[in-house]
Parts: sequence; structure tokens; C-alpha cells
Amino acid sequence: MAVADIISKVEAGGRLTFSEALELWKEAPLWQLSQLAVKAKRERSGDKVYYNRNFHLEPTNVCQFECKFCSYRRSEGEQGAWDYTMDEVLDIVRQRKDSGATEIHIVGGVHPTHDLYYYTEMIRRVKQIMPQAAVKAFTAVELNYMISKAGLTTVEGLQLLKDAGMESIPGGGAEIFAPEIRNEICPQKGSAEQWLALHRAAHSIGIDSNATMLYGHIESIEHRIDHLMRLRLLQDETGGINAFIPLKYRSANNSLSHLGETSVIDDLRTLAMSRLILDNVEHIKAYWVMYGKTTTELALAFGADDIDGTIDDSTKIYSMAGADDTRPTMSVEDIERICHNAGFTAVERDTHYNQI
Ligand code: V47
Ligand code: SF4
Repeated sequence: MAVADIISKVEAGGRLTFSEALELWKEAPLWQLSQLAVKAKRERSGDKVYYNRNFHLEPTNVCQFECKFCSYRRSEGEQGAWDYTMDEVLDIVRQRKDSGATEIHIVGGVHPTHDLYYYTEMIRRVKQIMPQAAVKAFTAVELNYMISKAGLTTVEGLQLLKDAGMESIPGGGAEIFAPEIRNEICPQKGSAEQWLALHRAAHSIGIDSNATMLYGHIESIEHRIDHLMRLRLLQDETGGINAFIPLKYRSANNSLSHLGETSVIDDLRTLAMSRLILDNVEHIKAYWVMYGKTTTELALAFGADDIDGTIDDSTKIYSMAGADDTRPTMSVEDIERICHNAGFTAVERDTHYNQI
């Protein structure tokens, strides 16, 4: 189909097929993708752009796996490794107890010995300190590892975590689903089917989640579309995905550094195409920590309706990989200014996208 016909189809609310998405991604002028994506965004959230008050908790960067794109992981005892004790983790939470945060995002490495029961205890004790904050915790990869090691079914393991206070699952670990890329960049991480099954199981017991895609390394546009379509299928089935977050590969200090980084134009096309392909996912998040503040402002002109949160200098994953802000923090005033400059209104939300 010609680009003009595909655009008319999208404007009329039609769903993109694989070949239509490919044609649009490769051939549509940037300004037209912007227009289409913003129209789709405005139909869902009008002038609103969401943010939350949050912080990350990264209990350890000790990881069993060695994903080639990762700048964060260390082996046990290696220089730069950290592995906080339970008391140290709880101290971090105590220090932020009155910060106004409504969400604590907990992720770390796939640790060789911290198990499911250690992490349920961690969540329980974190919630005792900050009962008002939602715990959004652990990528599907960490969860699959700790649950299978405990010898439980996925639903049994997730139920234990839910009972301890875990309300939601972040989107990490998805990377690129296609096996030929996955086996190359993160061979130990488990398959696409395992990632999707974990999220499906979570949705079935009332835990909602996010989804990500790591792009801008060795994958092709076809691999990205395949990834987005697998997510669209899951969302048709469960409706449990809150937000999709395209994650730009950042190239500092990892085994793929020689690849460099993709362009801002590619970032914007990827955002817009994510919005258009994922017609059943309400929110597209421009994660400002990864893009930097300037690209985030632009992202709002390409279909994003969420920029994540205040962060409060609590995450190292992106600064270790070369992101602009080495101590990422945004005040609510900064967030409001960025949204206003892009022509939108900042709206504070909770983890489940209820307006606060
Ligand atoms: O799965 C690791 C990515 C993810 C690099 O759900 C990298 O709200 C780029 O999932 N360059 C974890 N990306 C982070 C994540 C996330 C972040 C923010 C919000 C949410 C949410 C989820 O980070 C990993 C991987 O895809 N990652 N290394 C890198 N060098
Ligand atoms: Fe480990 Fe996660 Fe880094 Fe992979 S991306 S090496 S699983 S910390």
C-alpha cells in the first residue's frame, strides 16, 4: 500500500499490519509521523502528559548474566560491585520516607543467592516504612529466575510477591524478542515467550505491568515491528500493560560500545511508530533519564504522553551507560516546564495512571 493510503487508514482508526508499519516507518516524512502520533495521543489523553513522584531502589548490580549492552552489572567482588544489606536498603527508604514519592521502582541484577523469600521480605519491610507508596518491582527476567529457583509456578511466585505488597512490574528485560537478536545480545535472559508468559501470568492475578524495547543496536526495523506486534497481541489478550517504553541503547562502558548510538530522528520515529502500532496501549513513556531533557521535550511532539518521574538521583543504570545526567533528578517545576514548552499540561499520576 502507498504511504498516503496507509496514513488514511491510520487516520480512520485502522490497525497497522506488519507490511504497512514497515512502509510507514521507512518512508513517511517525519512531520507526518509526528502529526499521526500526536493525534492518536490526543484521542487518549488530550493535553495531559503524565508524571509521578518516584525513586528507584537498586539493591545490587551483582548479576549472573552478561548481557552485552549492559554497563551496570558486575560479578561478585569485582570493583564497582554493590550489594546492599537489607538494613542498607531499608535505610535508603527511610531517608526518602517523607519525599512525597508515590512509587518505589525496585530492580537490580540477577543475583546468585538473593532469593524469592529474601525479596518478598524486602518488599514487606519497604511497605512498612512507606505504606503510601506503590512498589513496582523486578523485571520479568529477575522474576522468572527467582520464582523458578524457588520451585514454584509463575502464578504462585507472583502471588507471594503480591501478598507482600508488589503492585506492578516494570517493563525491563524485553530487549528485542526475535531470537536471532536476543541470542546475540543477551543469550542467558530467556526467550520472548518466557517474558510474555510472566507478564501474562501477572495480569491474570491483577498485577499490571509496563513493557520496553531496547533499540538502536544490531536489530533492524523489522525486528522492532515484530517486537511491538508481539506486545500488541499480549495486550489484546490481557489488557494489563499500562505503558510502553522504548529504551534507546546507550553505548558507554559495555561490550557493544563500538556500535555507537542511533540518531535523535530514529528515536522520534520509533516513538511515533510505537504509538501507532500499539493502538491498544494507553501510555507511551519517554523515559527522560535515558533520552535527556531536550529529546524528552521533542518526544512529546511524537506521541509520548508520559515522561516518568522525579527520580531524585536514585538510578545508576543509565548514567553508567552514558546518559547525560549523571545524577538524574527533576523537580515538579522542571517537569511542568518541559510539558508546557511542548504544548501540554503536566498531570501527576499514581503507578496505575490514576490522576492525583
Ligand atoms: O531491560 C540496560 C535497559 C532495562 C542499557 O517500567 C539499557 O517504568 C539502554 O526496564 N542502554 C531496565 N538501555 C530498565 C527498565 C525501565 C526503565 C525505566 C522505567 C521502566 C518502567 C523500566 O534497561 C533493561 C535494558 O533494556 N538497559 N542497559 C543500555 N546500555
Ligand atoms: Fe544482568 Fe540485567 Fe545487566 Fe542483563 S541487563 S547483565 S540481566 S543487570
